[in-house]
Amino acid sequence: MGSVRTLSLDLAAVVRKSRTSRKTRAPRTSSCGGLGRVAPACGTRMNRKCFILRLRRKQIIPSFFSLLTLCVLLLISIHISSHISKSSHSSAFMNISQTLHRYSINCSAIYDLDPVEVGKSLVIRRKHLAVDDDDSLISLTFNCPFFLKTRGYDDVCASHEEESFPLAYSLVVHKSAWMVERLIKATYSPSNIYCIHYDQKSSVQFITAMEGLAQCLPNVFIASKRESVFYASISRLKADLNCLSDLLRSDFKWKYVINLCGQDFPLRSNIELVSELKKLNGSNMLETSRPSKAKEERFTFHYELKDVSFEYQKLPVKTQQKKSPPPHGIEVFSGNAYFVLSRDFVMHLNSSDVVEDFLAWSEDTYSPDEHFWATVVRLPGVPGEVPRSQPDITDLMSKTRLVKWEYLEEKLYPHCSGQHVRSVCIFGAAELRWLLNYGHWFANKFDTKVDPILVQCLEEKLEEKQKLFQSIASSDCNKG
Ligand SMILES: *[C@@H]1O[C@H](CO)[C@@H](O)[C@H](O)[C@H]1NC(C)=O
Ligand SMILES: *[C@@H]1O[C@H](CO)[C@@H](O)[C@H](O)[C@H]1NC(C)=O
Ligand SMILES: *[C@@H]1O[C@H](CO)[C@@H](O)[C@H](O)[C@H]1NC(C)=O
Ligand SMILES: CC(=O)N[C@H]1CO[C@H](CO)[C@@H](O)[C@@H]1O
Repeated sequence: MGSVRTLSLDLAAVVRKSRTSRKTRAPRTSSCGGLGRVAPACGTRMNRKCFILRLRRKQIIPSFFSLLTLCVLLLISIHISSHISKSSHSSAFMNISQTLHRYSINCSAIYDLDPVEVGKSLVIRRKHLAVDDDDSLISLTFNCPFFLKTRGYDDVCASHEEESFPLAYSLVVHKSAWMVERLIKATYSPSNIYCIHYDQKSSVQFITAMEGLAQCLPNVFIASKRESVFYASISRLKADLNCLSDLLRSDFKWKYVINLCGQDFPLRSNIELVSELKKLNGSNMLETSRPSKAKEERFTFHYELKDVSFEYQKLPVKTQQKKSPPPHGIEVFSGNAYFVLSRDFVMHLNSSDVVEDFLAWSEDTYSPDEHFWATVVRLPGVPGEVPRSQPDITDLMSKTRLVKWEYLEEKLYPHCSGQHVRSVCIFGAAELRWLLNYGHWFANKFDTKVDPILVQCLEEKLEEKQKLFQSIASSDCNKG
């Protein structure tokens, strides 16, 4: 630390930090306002800076003085950033023996949107610290007892309520092994069962890490049949179906199954989730709406999986060839890839010819996962049926996944404090409270490269809640 390069990086971080903290609207943060690029948060420490900036705006000072002001600004920034980097170095960073980075941050203060703590999280996330790579998870899982101990699995217990209501998870993942591990840990109960479907295209490291997890955790296994998953193609749907089929075959008598992808994270602890799912009383929870005209195109034309040059490698591409209508007079509904399904419903899926025919018909449609589940749950007579006459269940009504779309920010929900990717928000730490209080059970998207603090604080909050509710629920708690 202290090299010129680090200092200039830190400086950039402080400037960006000020910009972002304005966006996050931390209640006690007032900003200088209207100054464009350099608009620092005016905490007490910054008052001098703001004052000088105000003078500058009024342009009552000759230009050489402006230059001087800039120099002062630069010095203040360097002072602040070196102060921050010093304090963060002494306390905030990694614990090597733990191999997963933890930051020293007060998550209660983040939850309370304390401007100082949110500001600290912004500085941390700009530092681009060493990424938790797949190799470190591989070496950790070489020694299972050590892995279980360092990651706290040996400490997780299941209350009577949880033991009598096991959940199953279908995890369709392809990269970032640590994120998968943290997802399992955050939803973990010895009473649950987890199927990991990794992509056939995944790296050897990632696959080895997933196999390590399956080795160490008795209730985690790898899907017996794996697909090469291409975005928006039937392979995405088949990945989940492969897991569902394995899960039905297992000895665990799970009550509900939930599918997750690598960028999801839970917003409820296991015991809370169990209590919510009991209230479903056998019905399923997922989005199912009447498709728009644009969405209808996805299944009225024949699509072909073709090589494309950009990030997806292959995509289903529309042809001019019209498709025949769906079999058995099925009415197609549209939704998303996420579900919470009862065991009875999945058993029915597994034995229904109608469902099998509909799946075959869906092969050449665009993103069949986004209409398959929404449609089959509306089939007359299925367990936990949503009647066709029932109004739309939108993604904000269904609690399966909270997703923030860029074009609905400020209309339906507050601004994204992380980053956008393809119009979807990757959440930031300033959204912790909003996420936990919205009412949904899971959210998408999270990325520790965008904001490591949010994931860490969610873990901490969920663990707190799990312990609290377990202590209320029962006197004994059995370790797996
Ligand atoms: C690092 O983590 C290990 C295991 O959790 C713990 O025993 C140790 O005290 C930690 N070390 C520091 C410096 O925090
Ligand atoms: C964390 O912040 C909360 C207020 O948001 C405060 O009550 C608590 O004392 C802080 N904890 C520590 C360890 O600083
Ligand atoms: C739950 O469902 C059963 C039938 O499946 C019904 O008899 C019962 O009244 C329902 N309970 C609640 C609380 O909705
Ligand atoms: C119709 C159908 O999909 N049947 C499958 C149900 O699950 C078993 C395994 O549990 C498969 O062998 C069947 O093919």
